[in-house]
Amino acid sequence: MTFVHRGVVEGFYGPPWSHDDRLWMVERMGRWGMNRYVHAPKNDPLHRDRWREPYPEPRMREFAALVEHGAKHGVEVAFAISPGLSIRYASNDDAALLAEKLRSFVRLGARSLALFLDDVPSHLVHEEDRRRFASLADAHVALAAALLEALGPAVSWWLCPMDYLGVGSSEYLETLGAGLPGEIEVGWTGRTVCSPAIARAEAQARVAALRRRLLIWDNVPVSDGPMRFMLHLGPYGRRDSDLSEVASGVLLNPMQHAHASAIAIRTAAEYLRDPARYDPERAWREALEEVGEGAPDALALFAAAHRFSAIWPDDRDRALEDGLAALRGGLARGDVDPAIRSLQTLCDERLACANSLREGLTDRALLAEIEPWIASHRIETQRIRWAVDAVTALAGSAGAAAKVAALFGLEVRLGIEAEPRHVSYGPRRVLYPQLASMAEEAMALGRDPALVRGRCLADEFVALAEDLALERLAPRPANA
Ligand code: 14T
Repeated sequence: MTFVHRGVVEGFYGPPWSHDDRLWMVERMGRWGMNRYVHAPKNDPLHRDRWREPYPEPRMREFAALVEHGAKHGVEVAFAISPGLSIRYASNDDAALLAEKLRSFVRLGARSLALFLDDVPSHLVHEEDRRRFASLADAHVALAAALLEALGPAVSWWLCPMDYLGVGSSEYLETLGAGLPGEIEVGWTGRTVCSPAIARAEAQARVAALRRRLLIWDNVPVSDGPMRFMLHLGPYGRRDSDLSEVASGVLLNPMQHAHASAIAIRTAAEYLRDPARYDPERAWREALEEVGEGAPDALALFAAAHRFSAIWPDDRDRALEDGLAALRGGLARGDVDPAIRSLQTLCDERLACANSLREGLTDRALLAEIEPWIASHRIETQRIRWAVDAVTALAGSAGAAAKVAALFGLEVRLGIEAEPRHVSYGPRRVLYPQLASMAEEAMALGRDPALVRGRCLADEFVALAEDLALERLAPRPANA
């Protein structure tokens, strides 16, 4: 069964998309059968920090153009405001300001609005609010009701709650469920912030507490905060095919790199249209063909080295992983030649990627976004190639002097270029926000891997070469 809402929520931290990015994405989304885009960039001051201030006229004109563009392509453009950092829930002035801010979007043609209360304190902080409301949830219910009342029935609503992740229920959610009008959709990110998988059963308690289906805020392929040196180019996946029984829709939170996000978003569009028939690998290849116009093969090779994410935590470049395994096997058997030859080819193809992408990619905005990773991909590939060269010398029949030279040569080469900050072939270190709960007292890391260390495949090649050198050049017993 398909989902009612299928789209994107621009809800990440860091530099927001440009107006051109948004126009570009909305048009593609329409082509791929998606139907909703939500404007909610965390670092847009007028969305969150300075939510009370109106958007200046030129911005409003861009928003109007975006709404119109969306209408033309079958995509409903929605606007969210995140007042939670400073709002006084008991203040009628604040409620009026918020209604006015949201009304400005309705005036320019938007019919879909959102109130985001994520990443805010989990209890009432102002004295006057604590006097007026029994709990944060009561304040949120009252605010939502006031906005619904102020803006009239022509508008559809999405609320992202403070407590937006996890498989359990909570008093906060029960209060929301009982108090919020049924037509307000409520967000959920799955069992954690960047959920590796989302199962229908994981939604059950929440659906019961909230008394409605969920509108999933899916933190894919987002790469903000401590994840910002990752490039998440893998396919969408690991979401149950019967999720639409508990969810009215899925909105993906993308990377700050709009064009690079199109790979995951296009694959998600396939899932959302027909979850039961979704095949991530087929969808991925199709997405690369389209997004990589002009250099699809190079983009496929490049993207294979940037699939590592919370969804695909073991995926660093399948072909090279296989090559590494074959090399290990070859060393054990005493015949490394076939593995070496195949690894040399794999490296050479990957070293050629940079030029092919720079010369071939039709989408120059995509090229600009991925430039830092084209550089890291080349450097890491070079490291792998050097390691393979060293193994060639170390495993062969050359004398000890040549083997010493191979080790020295490897270390000199590795020292030429610092290890890149941008991640290719898996991270040296990265923190995924794998929390188990948003409630202040209960906040803890969940079971999903959060702090990932030492997972760069290039380092494994280097370590293999170095270990081999140490073994083959082990100290000899002193002459008696
Ligand atoms: F509202 C939410 F559904 C949500 O996911 N909020 C933010 C989101 O804006 C951000 O892009 C995303 C990925 O970093 O995660 C949420 O932000 C957090 C929340 C945390 F508890 C980031 C780190 C955290 F530890």
